[in-house]
Amino acid sequence: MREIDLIEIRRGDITKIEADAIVNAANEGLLGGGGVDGAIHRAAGPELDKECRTVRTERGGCPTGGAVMTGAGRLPCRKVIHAVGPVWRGGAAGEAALLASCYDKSLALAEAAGLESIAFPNISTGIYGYPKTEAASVAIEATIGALRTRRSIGKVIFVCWDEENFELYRKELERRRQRT
Ligand code: AR6
Repeated sequence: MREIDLIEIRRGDITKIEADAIVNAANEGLLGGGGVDGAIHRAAGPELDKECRTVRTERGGCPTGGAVMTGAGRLPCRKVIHAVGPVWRGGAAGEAALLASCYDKSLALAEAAGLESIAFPNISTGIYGYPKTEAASVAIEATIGALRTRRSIGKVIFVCWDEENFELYRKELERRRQRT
């Protein structure tokens, strides 16, 4: 099977997804916040916050471009992977590599934990201001690249909260399917 055929796009709320892991668009302090981070922490309950505080104390949080894994509290998934996307600063500050790294490191953590399915939000495209078209391309490219070596992962779901991202992902995948 081609890597691209392991990718699915859905519209909706990532907190409702029953994948082995969902990815959170977190910040370096892992302190929770707005956007999808706020939604995940609200739905997971206080246990998630407690685990994040432990990671913060023990490891000083998570650098931009990195990812850490915790339990999932009351969420229907098994694990939460907190990835820290870059703040958009115009594109010349290494944003694309840092964003790609979020997807790559999240998939590496999932594979190392023996997880088979993982759901991503559109990291950095909200509060952090990354242009959505470019972010969709980076996310799909990095995911396909990682899936070539992370063979245990059988499904990646991109969960798009807004219609614009959903359409961008749909078109980007369609374009790549026709090319391969
Ligand atoms: N399910 C799926 N996607 C969602 C949901 C949801 N429930 N809610 C929002 N989105 P953002 P960032 C989409 O701002 O840009 C936080 O305060 C949203 O439409 O959540 O990486 C963190 O603590 C957008 O497309 O994350 C950080 O400080 C995408 O999720 C900062 O925001 C990402 O938007 C991270 O900013």
